Amino acid sequence: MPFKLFFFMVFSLAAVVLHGEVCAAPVRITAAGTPAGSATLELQADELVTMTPIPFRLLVSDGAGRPVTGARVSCDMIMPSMTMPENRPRITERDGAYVGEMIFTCAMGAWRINCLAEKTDGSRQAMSFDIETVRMK
Ligand SMILES: [Cu+2]
Repeated sequence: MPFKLFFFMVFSLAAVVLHGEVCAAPVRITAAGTPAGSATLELQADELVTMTPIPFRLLVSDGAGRPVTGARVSCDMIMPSMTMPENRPRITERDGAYVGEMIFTCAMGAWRINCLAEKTDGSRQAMSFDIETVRMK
């Protein structure tokens, strides 16, 4: 094996190990067009890639900053630049958050995740999350 190649492989391995330690935090996206802090989407992945179930936590709070619990929450994953097949993750409530798995089926543009919380008092809260890029797996 050429020395250069060996060095490259060792360096790559070290980079992967270091990356895992430094970047283990989830991808956090704040809802666009709503009061600051009213909703946050956490995607448990170092990097968003296609065709991979990515666990998520959706945290919703009301105008006073209190967590919204007991709501019926649905999300619709769309791409603004093209028509895509319906993509709605199954969502359950756990530990004060709405959780499930998202699968991005396309890497040819931005995604938008439109979510709706139907609260126990009958009111509705719409949230929208923008994702610029998803890498092809
Ligand atoms: Cu697409």
